[in-house]
Amino acid sequence: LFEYAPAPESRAIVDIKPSYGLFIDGEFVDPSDGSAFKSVNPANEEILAEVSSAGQADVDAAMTAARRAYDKVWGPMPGAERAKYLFRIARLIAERSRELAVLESLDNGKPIKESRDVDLPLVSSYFFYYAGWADKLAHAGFGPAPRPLGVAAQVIPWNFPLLMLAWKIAPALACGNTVVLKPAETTPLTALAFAEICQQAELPPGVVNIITGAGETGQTLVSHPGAAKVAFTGSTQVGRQIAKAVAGTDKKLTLELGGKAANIVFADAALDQAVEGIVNGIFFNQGHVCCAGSRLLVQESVAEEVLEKLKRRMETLRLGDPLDKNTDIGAINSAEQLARIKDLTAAGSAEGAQAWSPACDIPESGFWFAPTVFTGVSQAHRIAREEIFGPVLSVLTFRTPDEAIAKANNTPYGLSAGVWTEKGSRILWAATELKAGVVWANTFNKFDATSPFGGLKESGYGREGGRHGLEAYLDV
Ligand code: TXE
Repeated sequence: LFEYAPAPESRAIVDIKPSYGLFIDGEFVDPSDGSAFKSVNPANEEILAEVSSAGQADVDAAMTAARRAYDKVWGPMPGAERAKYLFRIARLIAERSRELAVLESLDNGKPIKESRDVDLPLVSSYFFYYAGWADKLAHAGFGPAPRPLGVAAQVIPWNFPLLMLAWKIAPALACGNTVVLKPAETTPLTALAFAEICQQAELPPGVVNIITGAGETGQTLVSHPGAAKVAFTGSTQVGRQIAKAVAGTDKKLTLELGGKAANIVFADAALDQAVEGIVNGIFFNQGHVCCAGSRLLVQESVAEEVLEKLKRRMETLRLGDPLDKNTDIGAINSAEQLARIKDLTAAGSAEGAQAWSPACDIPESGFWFAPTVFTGVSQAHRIAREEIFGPVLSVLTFRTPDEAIAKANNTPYGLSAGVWTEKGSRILWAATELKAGVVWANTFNKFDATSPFGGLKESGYGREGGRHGLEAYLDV
């Protein structure tokens, strides 16, 4: 069950078609007005495929199919039957995981060792986990007969394309909802591969619909009167627009937005381990992580030592071809995202902070940014306040534990935080004081299907994962 298909991680194991239709009612169909866009490999700017752009008529068709499937098939189906389909999907993902990992790395730019060893195992684990809940909802503590909501409209970002799909689709289907999901325009290919997996699993038509397109398609989808539920992961700015679009309707809403997490290193921490956690916290997935440890708060007495160790460690990071198993830092997902990173780092230098990067060869084509650490950062600097969403760390120092907590909480975001200390009581204290949905202790960026994940403050509301994740898709 849990054997991941052994295959070489090479381009040759994926079969990318020249063009893709929209996945509506169990079939790939052409968009009504024939419009399309291109999906590009960010590591070399190669065009991977032409992908359809869904307009109002296509969104209507997907919503109609999802509603029909909800009323006639999926809603009335016993949980134990739904579980069988979800287990089948989970197994198919596991079996095809090497191929999906390569496709994810090609479309997104992330290193293969991350898509292969982190993303894909997690993707299937969320389907396995929620498959297990499908026949146990009456025993989940929600009362005897929790009901599904109906059709869920789901919009996801480009940083963990298939994993965000799993976080959205697995609990929705387990609870008896049907879905229309829109992947991000820069990373549509693994969602389309997932549509093929739905066909392979013989999932009833209309239960899952995948429509591709840009922000306008997303807007049409979340505003559709047929959607009983809207789930969004993406920027805080778009999250606000969606909250406005949904306000005054009967739609339920969950939002998972940006972050500016503090990774706090106390003087008593195991410093070498902490340095690994700092590196993982900010350079994992090129820093395209909503819960990235983008602010290092280090206790003054060890700041110099930690920075020295961090720089030595950064000198060993290998930037380059995402399909090379030795690559640590892949490509930035798009030209737009690269421009945002450059903009904010330029602001950091202009405001007086000092940037440092290890020497590394930047490939000639594609979108790249060297791992960077900023020192001399003050809390007022933009690089200490705004989400950079790139491989850029801002370092601040503190003297006392109270000061660390105050600085960590000095942000409009509240998604995650990390604490490095050998003192157990300090971990428990910090976990209650930090205003963040997730607090990691002596680790960072750890995910698990059994644990709820989600934000406080401007990082959004609602939880995904674990038993709590079911609440987003049920009337309890
Ligand atoms: O996000 P958008 P972008 C942050 C990160 C990044 C910034 C911008 O700081 O630099 O956002 O990234 C769809 N109605 N995060 O511009 O636009 C869009 O098509 C409905 C954090 O890529 O929010 C895509 O599918 N949908 C974040 C999805 O929203 C709309 C992950 C996300 O794109 C829409 C990504 C609209 N009006 C970026 N406009 C995280 N929390 O992990 C766009 N979309």
